[in-house]
Amino acid sequence: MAHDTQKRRAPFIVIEGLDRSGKTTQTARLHEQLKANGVEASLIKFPDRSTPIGKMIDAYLRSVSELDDRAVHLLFSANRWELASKIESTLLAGTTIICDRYAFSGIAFSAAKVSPAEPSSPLLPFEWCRAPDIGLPAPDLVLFLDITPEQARARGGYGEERYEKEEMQARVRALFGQIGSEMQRGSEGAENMPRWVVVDAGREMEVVERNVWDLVYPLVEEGIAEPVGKLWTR
Ligand code: DGP
Repeated sequence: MAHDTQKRRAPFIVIEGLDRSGKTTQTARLHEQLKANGVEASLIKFPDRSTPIGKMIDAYLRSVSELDDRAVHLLFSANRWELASKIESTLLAGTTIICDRYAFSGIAFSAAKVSPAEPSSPLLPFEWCRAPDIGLPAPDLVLFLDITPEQARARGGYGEERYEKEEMQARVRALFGQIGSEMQRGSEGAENMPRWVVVDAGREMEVVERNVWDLVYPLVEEGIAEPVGKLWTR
């Protein structure tokens, strides 16, 4: 690599996406391809269902347990904070992190919740949903794998877990759109936000894979000169 690795750290890449977008396959392929190119890379995934907090989240997602919406939102966030210092030290040690879901899913899935009696009113305000994740290690690049509800249906529809319903997914998609446009439109503080790129995940898997690679590899090759940022702070 051309750069002075002592001065630069590795990039933190987050891949977000709707259920059925191929996100898990794409993150795994990217990880494999990086390793095949001799890049030190670590693949992490949220929620991390292996920790005690993650086990509570897993039971909730599989509807084995019921939890208050606010309580489970804070558990998802705590599950990310559990790994925060590890993420930072890994990047500083020169290992690229590929992360399957992060704080953006945290906002989108919780702010998409509505009461069955009043489907037009959100249960949890957007800003309330963002608050617990403020200050987490900031990614250097977020790729949002986007598919339409029609494409998701054509891929066999959603699974059995709690949020895998078409109306919920449509609200989640709109919220991801809102989060992405906040980052792109040059709003106050947006200059310190991670770069957000929408990837059309409705295309052939190999085409999406190439698109993802072309976005990620230059960052890995160059390294990052700035310290690890803090999400939604200045
Ligand atoms: P996955 O393992 O990628 O299929 O994610 C599990 C489900 O949990 C998926 O429907 C998205 C949802 N999810 C992921 N992160 C969060 C979060 O922070 N908050 C909420 N409410 N849902 C999340």
